[in-house]
Amino acid sequence: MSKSKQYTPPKVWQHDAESGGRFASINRPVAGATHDKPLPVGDHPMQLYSLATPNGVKATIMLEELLALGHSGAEYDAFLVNIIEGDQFGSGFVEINPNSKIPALLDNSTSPPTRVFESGAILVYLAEKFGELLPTAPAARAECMSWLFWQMGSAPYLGGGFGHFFAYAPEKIEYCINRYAMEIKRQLDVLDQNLASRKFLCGDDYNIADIATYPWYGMLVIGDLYSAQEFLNVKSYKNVERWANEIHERPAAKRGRRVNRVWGDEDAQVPERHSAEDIDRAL
Ligand SMILES: N[C@@H](CCC(=O)N[C@@H](CS)C(=O)NCC(=O)O)C(=O)O
Repeated sequence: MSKSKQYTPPKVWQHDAESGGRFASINRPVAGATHDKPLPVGDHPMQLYSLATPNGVKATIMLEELLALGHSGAEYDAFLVNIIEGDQFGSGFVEINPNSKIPALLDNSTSPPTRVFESGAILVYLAEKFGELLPTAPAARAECMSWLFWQMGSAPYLGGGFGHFFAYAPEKIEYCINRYAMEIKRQLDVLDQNLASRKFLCGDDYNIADIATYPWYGMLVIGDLYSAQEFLNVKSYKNVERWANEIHERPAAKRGRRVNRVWGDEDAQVPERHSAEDIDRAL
């Protein structure tokens, strides 16, 4: 019998020991800054503070798509926030994201500067600011928002649930892995059925719902997330695979997923981005 099965919760939970697992050292039950650390600021209108996790990659793909569309106002500096070392609890970062999670954006082209946190909010903010990748007709906009919010609500099951228990937890707990594998396969089937009759999540046109969903479910199917391709039999979701590969090959996706990346193939890492050439070198 595993330890977890013998656990009887106390009357009042106390944070008296680290839970174990890959991210144990950064988890705390309280919010707020732990140390003084102003954020660096670059010259471009957009200042991104992030890391190339799936949530971080949403923001960099969006910025790269906007630059590809010719919006020089989307020029950005991307600074690395090392969440394993606790950079998200520095005072400067907490000022722009009280929730201490990447990605966080500061738009210095407005007066005063505009802070935006939560990856979905960053996508909507940039889409509205530049008038791109978010339909304006009410029905089309509602469909885009529906898939975007679907993704924002579903990803914690994939990351915090399945990914955590399958890849990072200190022990393999069958109950937890079963529970989340079931849910993730259901979510993949939701996507697969939708994509059976649509090229992109909302129809013929690529938009921020695709940008939000690709780094999670797309990368899961492509095999860059949790090494769970075989376990989840992701190859059976043929429509998701076709959609993921299509986005994977977009120049902006290739560029965006390298930014703030500090693992994997060293040549493909761009820890910080301050100009297009920083990424060109890594392609
Ligand atoms: N709902 C948030 C989630 C962001 C999030 O979970 N970020 C993770 C990395 S993917 C993080 O910064 N974790 C640091 C921590 O938990 O301390 C969003 O979509 O922006």
